[in-house]
Amino acid sequence: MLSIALAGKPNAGKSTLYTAATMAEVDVANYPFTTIDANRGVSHVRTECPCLERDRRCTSEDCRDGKRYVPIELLDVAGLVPGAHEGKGLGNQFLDELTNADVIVNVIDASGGTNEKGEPVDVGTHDPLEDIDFVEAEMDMWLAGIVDRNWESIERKSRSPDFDLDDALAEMLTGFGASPLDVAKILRKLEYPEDPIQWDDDHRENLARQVRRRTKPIVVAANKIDTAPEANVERLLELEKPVIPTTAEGELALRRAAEGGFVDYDPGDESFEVVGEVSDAQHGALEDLAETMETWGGTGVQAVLDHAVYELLEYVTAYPVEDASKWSDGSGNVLPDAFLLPEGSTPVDLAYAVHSDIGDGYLHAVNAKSSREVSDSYDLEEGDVIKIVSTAS
Ligand SMILES: Nc1nc2c(ncn2[C@@H]2O[C@H](COP(=O)(O)OP(=O)(O)O)[C@@H](O)[C@H]2O)c(=O)[nH]1
Ligand SMILES: [Mg+2]
Repeated sequence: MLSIALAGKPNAGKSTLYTAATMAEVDVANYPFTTIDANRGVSHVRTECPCLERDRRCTSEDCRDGKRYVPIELLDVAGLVPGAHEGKGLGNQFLDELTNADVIVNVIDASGGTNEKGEPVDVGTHDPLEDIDFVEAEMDMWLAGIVDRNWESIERKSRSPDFDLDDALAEMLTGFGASPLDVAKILRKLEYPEDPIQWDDDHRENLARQVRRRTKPIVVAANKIDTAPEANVERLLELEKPVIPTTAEGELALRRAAEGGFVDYDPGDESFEVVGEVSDAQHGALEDLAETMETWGGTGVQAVLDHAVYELLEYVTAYPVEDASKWSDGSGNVLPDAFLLPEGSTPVDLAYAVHSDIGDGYLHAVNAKSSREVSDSYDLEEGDVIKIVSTAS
């Protein structure tokens, strides 16, 4: 499953965002436990379900009137403080946990109520812009340290006649999510010495930075917009980086209220409706939240996950079916499954995502929307409904 890690300083709101985003709002048949362990759970990205193009809404449990929720994994990693790569705080544990993530959400306290060490201070007294670069820098330096520690072994290998720098670096960096193609592109672009013995610290640091950028893209959640000075959020939005304003606390309150039947709200909605009896205090809190959501277009929690997957990683959602006219599986369930795949994926990739046997036995595929056969090299598009014909099905 695609994995999103929440990074950032202590007190920024990571755990609140995590709790809100992993609440069992949508029952996912395949994932009965939304929390895998204390800080690893199942959340969802939201997209438009293809059933919106038909007369009737589909039967999937992940679809609410055309709002489709596709499972992803969410990691709530330990708080990060400056110096983490040297082992400060829970530093290295934190960074090691990021190894498995496909994309990072850097949660910052946009209200300026958290200082550089992650301690609560009066709102507005810390500049949240300072919290953005340090997470990147820590990750870069941490990876640079790993490259450094492995360099001797690379140098040793370079004495062998069949040594290949691309291969050696790809092998070293594969655990970090870098493909051989990633490594090749980075090496060509920066023109490093062929002989690893001629590499200096700058070369290695630069390599680490490039690899981190390519394999661990970051979107910023400018959190606590409910108490943040608006000017803070505006300044963050002006940066040349992806920034999504969020209120994790607001999202958590709404999900709980929705579960209790007090409000009508689906994650990612721009607004909500009060439908049950609420106390005066609750009413006041909900009114404040409604105002915040109107200013920023929602709580932003769903939006930041969606941005990570659909904008930064550029994934698409594809829906495999067995019956191309009913868009259903063998038992008549309409659009039962959704798969997230990198842009440029083909029907063959989708077949393998469903099951390796289906992939191995792949014969051809039909686009269920047009009822036409598609070529094996067809680039899947967002919302494609695909019937895979395989010797294995
Ligand atoms: N006002 C406000 N407070 C928040 C928000 N999100 C989290 N908090 C509060 O910030 C504090 C730290 O939150 P927590 O999720 O534990 O942060 P973590 O250390 O990054 O995991 C708690 O008191 C939360 O209630 C938010 O969106 N708005
Ligand atoms: Mg926490």
